[in-house]
Amino acid sequence: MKKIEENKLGDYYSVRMRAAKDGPHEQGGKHISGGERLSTFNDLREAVNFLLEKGLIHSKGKPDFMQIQFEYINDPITWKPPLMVTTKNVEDAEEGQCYAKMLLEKSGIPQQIIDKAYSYLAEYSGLAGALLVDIHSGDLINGKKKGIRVSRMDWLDSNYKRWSAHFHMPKNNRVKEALALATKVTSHPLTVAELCWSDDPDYITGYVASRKLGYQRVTKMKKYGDERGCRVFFVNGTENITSYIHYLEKQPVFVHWEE
Ligand code: WAQ
Ligand code: MG
Repeated sequence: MKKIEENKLGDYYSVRMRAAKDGPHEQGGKHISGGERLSTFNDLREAVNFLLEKGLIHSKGKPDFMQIQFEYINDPITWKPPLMVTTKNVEDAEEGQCYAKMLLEKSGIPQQIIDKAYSYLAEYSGLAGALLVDIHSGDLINGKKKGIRVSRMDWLDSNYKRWSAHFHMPKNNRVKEALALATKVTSHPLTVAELCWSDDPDYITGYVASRKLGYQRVTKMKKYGDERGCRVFFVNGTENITSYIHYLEKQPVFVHWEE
């Protein structure tokens, strides 16, 4: 009996939060914040409180809707090393955007497909999730209005702190969460690259990530005060899109760094 109890300690739960203003997302509310954690049963209280805090005090505004839920994960967890990180310092957002487009081309995305992806941004800058763009047609893959929300990834704080000290990186949750997401997303063979910058008005650093180039931070991707964010996954074809989206939403991944 004791043995079974001990094994149970290794079990994980997915904990998710979404917060909006002027009603829930599905009723047209403005997306304020979202978050995802993997947690043991014993740490659920801490995980829920962390996500509550994250959504409660936010530069995009005061939410009037929040949902936090947890659920037991039945699938086995995989562990992945974080992508290598580099940082490009740029003068302004214009230079940053130019540099990011160059990185996307270097990842193997044709220029006209990059332009087509950028043409969607005006309409979709307030999403809670990511846009999926087929690198062959440039078409938007996900019809879903919210975009695809990647979930079930995390990085233990103690390990992240060791990583960030070693690489002289900021110790904040934002970098941790973005690098964990990018590591999960780019480790799927159908992901060619990811393009991202925050929708938070007070954060202007973004990145391009791919297996080939790693996680390439670009210090200025927009102007302060701008609430238009971006997350685009460039996908190699639409044939296996159902299992791709299943991977993004459901497959649990821990990022873990070994020196
Ligand atoms: N799955 C899919 N899309 C997401 C997710 C997710 N789990 N989380 C956020 N997004 C999308 C959504 O459309 C947001 O509006 C947009 O990305 C931006 O999210 O210095 O803070 O959490 O190295 O505001 C990157 C640079 C920071 C960090 C990105 O994004 C660094 C950031 P935010
Ligand atoms: Mg945000």
